Parts: sequence; structure tokens; C-alpha cells
Amino acid sequence: MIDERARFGKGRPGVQTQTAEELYSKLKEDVLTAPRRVERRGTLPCAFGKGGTCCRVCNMGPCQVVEGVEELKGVCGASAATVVARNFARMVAAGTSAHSDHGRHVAKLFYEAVHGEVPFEVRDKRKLRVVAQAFGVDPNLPEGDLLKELADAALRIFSQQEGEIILTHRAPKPLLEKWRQYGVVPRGVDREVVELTHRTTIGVDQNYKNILMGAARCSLADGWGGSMLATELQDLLLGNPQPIRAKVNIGLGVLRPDHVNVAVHGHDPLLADALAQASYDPEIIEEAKRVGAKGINLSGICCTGNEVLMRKGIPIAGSFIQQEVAIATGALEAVVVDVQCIMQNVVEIAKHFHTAVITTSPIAMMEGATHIPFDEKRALEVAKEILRTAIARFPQRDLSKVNIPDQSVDIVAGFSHEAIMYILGGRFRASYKPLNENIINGKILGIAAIVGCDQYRVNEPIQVELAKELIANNVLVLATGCSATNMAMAGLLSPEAAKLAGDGLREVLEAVGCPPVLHMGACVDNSRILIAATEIVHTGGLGDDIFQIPAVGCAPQWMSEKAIAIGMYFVTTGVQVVFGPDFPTLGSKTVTDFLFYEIENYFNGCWRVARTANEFANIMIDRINGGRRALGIDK
Ligand code: XCC
Ligand code: SF4
Repeated sequence: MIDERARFGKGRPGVQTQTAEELYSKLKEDVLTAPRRVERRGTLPCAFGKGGTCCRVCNMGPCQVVEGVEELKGVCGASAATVVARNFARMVAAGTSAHSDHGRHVAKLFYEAVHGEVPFEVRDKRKLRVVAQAFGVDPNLPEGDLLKELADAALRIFSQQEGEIILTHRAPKPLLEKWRQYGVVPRGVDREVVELTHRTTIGVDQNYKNILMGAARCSLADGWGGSMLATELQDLLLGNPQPIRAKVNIGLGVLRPDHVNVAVHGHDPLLADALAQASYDPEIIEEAKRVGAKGINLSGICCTGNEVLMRKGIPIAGSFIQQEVAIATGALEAVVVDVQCIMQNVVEIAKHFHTAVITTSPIAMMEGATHIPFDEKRALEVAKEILRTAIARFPQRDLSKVNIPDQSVDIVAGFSHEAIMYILGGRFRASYKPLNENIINGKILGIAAIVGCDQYRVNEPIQVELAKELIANNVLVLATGCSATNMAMAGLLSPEAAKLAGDGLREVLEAVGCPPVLHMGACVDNSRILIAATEIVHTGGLGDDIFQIPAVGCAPQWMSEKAIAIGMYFVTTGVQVVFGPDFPTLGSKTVTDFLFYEIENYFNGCWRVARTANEFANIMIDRINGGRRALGIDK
């Protein structure tokens, strides 16, 4: 079912669906929700902070700096360009560390698994050999040796001090050469993050270009390092996603009135996977029955949600901006969180219901939450303990407060880069060739990635409007993160949505039964897009470097520092990336000009900013058409 504008309210700030609007309106006026906080604060944040010209890296400040005004440099004499570049670089470092520290967690678990300390098996042997090769491990080694070498190589991605992160060697040759030429091949994840944090402290790197090139290098340690590692090893440990049917929305079919409802929220899928296993355990089901429930029902929020959606078809209750309203259904016994994007307000909202907020990571504790540390060695046991905590809340559910909207949307997710190859080329001739051919013959105009967050300061469902516009213009859309969830809720992830596509794209989609928006996973899975792009280049006919593919990326409602790191590694990889509704360097024209234009001379990618779906679509379609002209396939 394709959903039209009707479902989208324009009432409160950041409340983009009718369902969410309804649920928010049921909360008493004195419950301070995120949209209410936005309303009460007004929509204008501090202009210095917003434009990147507030420096607080030393105690002579904070200094509010104005570009071009000598008196309004920092006390130390720092110019707006320096301050803005430093702040931008620090966002890249923070984003890189978030994705990569998640990756490290997976790499450590992989190491322990390989050494028999935690139970696991690699299900996809074919992928194992491909991944081994990518990590510089001889794929022909006996499996036991191969796994051990792979585990060591994975940990080296973090600890390596010199040389090149081996995964960067997956990139097309001309791209790798460009990175070498400009000295941005990352050495090791930890080194790049530490160095970038160092060079942006007071009195170190003051040359804005040099700082931004440092940011470029660090961002590659994310995309072609920590994030890629997280995706690949998770695929080995938990399975390579394949197309799977599922449901989304905070509604019936996702939440079940007669079950103990548990939402998993955050980014790390390891615990969620154990919870899924534990939820089928007869003993646990029996315990749920004893309190009057029929069983355990899991749903996901944010990227943990995307991870378990992609691999297990567990339904998604909400994106980032729906984490409060999921609780406001009154039907959640527990929200189990790991790391990243968990709003502190969640505990406040939960206080008005019977919902337990359960933290599980030693680096992500919350006041007012119950802490049950996740220990991989006892994964299933811990998972059961968590579910028992949720079961104990079920009898406290206040039926007068339960309000589960009567709608959910059917989707197909699970489009790993391998799955896309199988769908296009067939399981035995898995290949991007048909895709390249359809781009060359013009049935598909190009490819657009709509990724990243949603947030409370944007009222319009920009991702959805934009996706519709792009599809209608025969642009195939790839999606990850909370953007994917938003498009899912609007029905764009169902094969039937192909009817919204232009004639060319529609013909291609209908032949293989694909939706026009392909859900490729969580935010670390943007690395899947890098691999897919590389594969498209190697398939031939669309140039010999990623920048030549008629493709473009965007994050229309970014909010996390992680989005900036992602954007930067795409730009450094040669892609134009459009962010909205604003950009954190606008306080310095010098820095913004570099990131929007001059950087293209180095890496062939660049940033842009847009506000409305229309602006996004125009910039992106222009870029795709430009790419087609350069290849001589514009007819
Ligand atoms: Fe967080 Fe990944 Fe952003 Fe969603 S999209 S708000 S980072 S959960 Ni990555
Ligand atoms: Fe101000 Fe310079 Fe200190 Fe920044 S580093 S707070 S600009 S004195």
C-alpha cells in the first residue's frame, strides 16, 4: 500500500507521521517530549554554534568568531576558517570513533569466537573467503588458520601505526592513487582519530586546508576502515542479509497487544541477536504465558532495528524521532539499549508508563535505567535475564494507557551488496552487469543514496518527497539508517511502489520484483554502498573510478556527528553529498568554499546544502546528468 501525504502531519516540530502526532497528543502537556522542547526553545539555535564559529578548545574562550572581522578573531588570533575547520574535523573524528568503536566491539567478539571463547559459526563460506582476501589474508588457507589470521588482521585495522588500512586497497586503483597522492590514506583507525583530535587542540594545526585534509584521512578510516569492518564481520557472525519481508511503523503488526513487547534500540546487533534467540526459548515463552502474555515480541528502533530487520525480518517500530512515541503506546514492557542515538529523554518518558529502560553497555549508562551488562560469553543467559525483566513488567501494563495505532506497512528489506548482485544477475552469475547496462541505455538515469538521520527541527518528510521525485525521474534509490525507516513507513520499500517510478526504472524493477528504494542496512552499512560502487566500476562501462558513476548521495535531516563522518568519506571517495537543512561550516565562507568546490579538484567529490525536497532533487538530478554527459551516455 502506497501511502500519500495524508499520513504526514505538519503540526508539531519533527513529528512527521500521523501516528506519531496522535501518540504525542495523548501525552499530557507537562510531559516534556523532544518536539515540545523544540517548541519551547524556539527554532533558532545559537548562530555561532550553528555556523561552526564558536571555539571552546581552550579556557581563554569560548570565543565567538566572525569571519573577516579582525577584532572578532579568537583571543589567540584564531580565524573563523581555523575555528570552523577545527570544529568540523572534530565532528569527523567523533563520528569515525563511534562507527569504529562499534566495529572494534565486533572485531573483539570475532577474535574470541575464533579462539573458542564464544560459540559461533561462519554460515556464509563464500563471503568468508572474499572478506579474508579484503583483509589481506590468503583465502586458500585451511579454515581454522584463515579465521585466526582474519581476526588478527581485523584488530590491526585499529592498532596499526604506519602503512595503509588494508581495506582501502579494495577501492578502484585510480582512487587509491589519488588518496596516496594527497597523503590521505589512513594508517590505522586509532591513530587517525587520536591525531585529528590532537591537531585540533589549541595551538596546533591552524591551516584550514591542512585540517580538512586531516579530516578527509580520518573519514576514510571510518568508511574504508571501522565501518566496513563492522559490516563485514557482522555479516560473518550474524549472516549476510538477503531480501526479507517485514513490517514497519509504531502500529499493530509491529507491536502486539497480547505479547510482552521489547524494543531494541541503538546500533550494535550482537545483543539484539541474542535477544531474538532467547525470545523463541520455550522456557521464556512459558514464563511469559504465566503472566498472561502469549510470548515475546521484539521490534527495533534506529540502527539496531535496521540490523535485525535486515537479517531476521524483525519489524521496525521507529526511527530516531520515534523513540519517545514508541514508549507512548503504553505497550512496551522494555526498551533495551546498547550504544548511540538513545535520547536521555527516553527515561523521562518511560517514567509515565510501565516501560523498563535497560542499558547494556558499560560505556552507555543512563540515570533512571536498569543496567544489565551484556557479556558475550554468556550472551543467551544475559538475553534471558533481560527478557525476564520485561516479563515482570507485563502485569503492570496499564490498559487505559495502551494505544497502539492500527496501521503497519509491509516492506522488503535486506539488500546487501551481495543480494543486489544476485537479484540482478542471478545466483550463479551474480553481477552488476545488468545494472550498468540499464544505466548506460538510460532506463536508469543514475543512483542516489538517501541516508542518515531524521530529527526534531525538520517538519517535512523530506526523504519521502525526495525519493518520490528521484524515482519518478528513473533514479534508483539506495537507503540506510533512519532515512530508510522513514521511506519504509511511506510504503516506498515495497515492490508495489515500483509503480511510482518513471517508465525505464519501472520496467527494470518489475522484471526482478524489486522496490524502488533498496534498504541496505544500518549506518555502518553505508560501507556496503562503497563496495557496490567499486563493483560497479569493475563491472565496466561507467568509467574507471567511483566519481564517474552517475551517482549522488544525501542526508536530508542529518543530526549526528556520525553523519558528518559518513558524508566526508563519501566526498573523499568522489561522490557529491547533499546535506540539509543546514551545514556546520556556514560561518566561514572560506571553509565552505573549500568543502563545496575546491575539494573537488582533489577527490572529485564535494558537499552541498539544501533545505526542501525540491532543492535536493534539483541538485542531485543535475549531478547525475552531469555524470552522464561526462561519460557520453546522455544521448
Ligand atoms: Fe542515529 Fe543510525 Fe542517525 Fe538514525 S541515522 S539517527 S545516526 S540511528 Ni545513522
Ligand atoms: Fe578562543 Fe583560541 Fe582558545 Fe579557541 S583556542 S577558545 S579561539 S583562545
